[in-house]
Amino acid sequence: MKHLLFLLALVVSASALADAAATVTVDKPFARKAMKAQRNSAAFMTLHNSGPAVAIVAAESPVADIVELHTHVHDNGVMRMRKIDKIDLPAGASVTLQPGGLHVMLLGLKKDLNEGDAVSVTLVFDDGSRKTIEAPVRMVMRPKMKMKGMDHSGMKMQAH
Ligand SMILES: [Cu+2]
Repeated sequence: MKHLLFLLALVVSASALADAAATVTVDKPFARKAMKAQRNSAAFMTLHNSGPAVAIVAAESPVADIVELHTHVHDNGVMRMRKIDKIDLPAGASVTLQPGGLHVMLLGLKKDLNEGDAVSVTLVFDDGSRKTIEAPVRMVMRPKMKMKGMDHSGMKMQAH
């Protein structure tokens, strides 16, 4: 009981401040449809930061063993994913996580992600605040597969 009260006090004091979870809004979240056998999926969204600069430093989801922050880099004409430590959200900025760009990587799927499902994703900010969103599952092309052998005009088209 003591622990619970302490936790409640923490929650109350945290919510009294304008933390990142309060000043960052999430628009149009979605997750890539994937079967458990495919192992991996990813979540995307647009973030609007109406407060001072913050960063997403981690993400969590109950549907995957490991959740990482990723971006894509061009490597000899092939797009490759790379793990990153954080996603910066400058003051007043909008940042879009999208196929072929920044994304929340879901590694080691624990279940099939079918259209009609929603994936719960918790964003952890550098001020310690957290925000959980529900990302509807959608059919999304894997940019990596479309990238191979394509020129830059093709890459632009992919960044929809
Ligand atoms: Cu990735």
